[in-house]
Amino acid sequence: MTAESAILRMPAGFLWGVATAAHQNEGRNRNNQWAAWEQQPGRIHAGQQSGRATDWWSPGTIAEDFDRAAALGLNSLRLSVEWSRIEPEAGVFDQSALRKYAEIIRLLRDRGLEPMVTLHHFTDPLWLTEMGGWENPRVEELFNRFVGRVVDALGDQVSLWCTINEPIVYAVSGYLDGDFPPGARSLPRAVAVLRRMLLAHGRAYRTIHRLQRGARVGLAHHMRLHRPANPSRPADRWAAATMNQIANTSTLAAITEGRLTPLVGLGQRVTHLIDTSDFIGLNYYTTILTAFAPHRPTSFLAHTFFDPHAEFSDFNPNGEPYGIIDPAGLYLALKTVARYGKPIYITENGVPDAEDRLRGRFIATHLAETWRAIQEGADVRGYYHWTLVDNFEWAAAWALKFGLYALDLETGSRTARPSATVYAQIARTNGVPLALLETVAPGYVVPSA
Ligand code: IFM
Repeated sequence: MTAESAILRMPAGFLWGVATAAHQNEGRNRNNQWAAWEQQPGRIHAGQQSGRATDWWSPGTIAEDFDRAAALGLNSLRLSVEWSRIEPEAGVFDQSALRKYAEIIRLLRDRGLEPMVTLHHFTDPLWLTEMGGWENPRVEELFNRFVGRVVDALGDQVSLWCTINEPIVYAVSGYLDGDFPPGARSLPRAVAVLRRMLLAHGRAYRTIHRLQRGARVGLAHHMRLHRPANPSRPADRWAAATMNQIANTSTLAAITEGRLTPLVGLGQRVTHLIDTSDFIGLNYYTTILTAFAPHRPTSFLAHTFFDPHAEFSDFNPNGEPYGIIDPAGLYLALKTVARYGKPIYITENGVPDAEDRLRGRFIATHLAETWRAIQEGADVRGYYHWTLVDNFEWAAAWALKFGLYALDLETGSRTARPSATVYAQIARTNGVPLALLETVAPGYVVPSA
């Protein structure tokens, strides 16, 4: 075997990054709906708050973390801008906040880290929430105005944009499951919000392209693939396929073909949504089994559960599993996304694993599966691990640890977990060395291409 064939090599120019988000990292965000939600008793695990988070609004700390990312051999970093800092009151734009983000981007560029900027990652300014948030039809135009200001301010340094992070998670968690603000439990409201976010994505796409030549714009789509509980049972296959359409491919069809599924838009084709993805951002964490359940009409006749025989990552503090480890699920997700014919960035992939017992293997095997999908034609251009330093994990607060670096909440000090070295080796090699794979995932069979 030659040295070259001993590496599952990624294409030249592949972006190796970590993904982060404003509210989960910056700290002291007090003017958005999450800050208000964190004040309400019973909403967040153990009454915790985002507080200082990873303290990225402090120039020293963020620069040191960017040093850490560069020292790992990364060449990119995904972050989001906080709408409530940039537009603290409706129509009032804070130039100092925009300048600060420009400085943050400069810090990235100075370290050879290509920025990928997300324009909306779960948080809304309080003034928008008071107007009804994403249920108010005006949000499309208001988001679009905000997007225009950000692109004006940062467009000379940023060309990779994610309009909205995980619309499906925002809509379902906030309006159906009630775990995110506003804590609603209504399918029609969730559907209305999802629809509005997709439409807002389309407008933002066009605005960014109008303002910036050469921009590359996508949406970060969360994909938890449904696998049939019993693959030999047609009813389970039907249930999994239905759920995949509702939760996964309907968003992809909207932002490529402009097609809204019956649930979101009566099968309507929306002209301004057609071809609004220069790339597709895929956020992949886990898969779920799905069985046909005729007695569950309000759950789309589906019963979903994690494979009890699989390996589980750390559990949510409420005792619910976060997910199982399923690297081949990433391969399947990439094959699904590749059908839309667009370049793909894995905009998030990670695992809650406080003891770091899984993460090194998780990274190496998920990237091996990525390599397999690339060999079969998926145009994957980059991988962003979630995340660099343990950060505020929404309703689970500080209980779930996703960082390559552990954060001491008291002192703010960071300690590299062993898996950081695994990721660094892969990034520096621009691929997964088979010897490394064998070390961190003994017995793992390299998928044949
Ligand atoms: O922390 C979140 C992120 O905000 C959105 N995607 C999933 C991550 C891990 O749960």
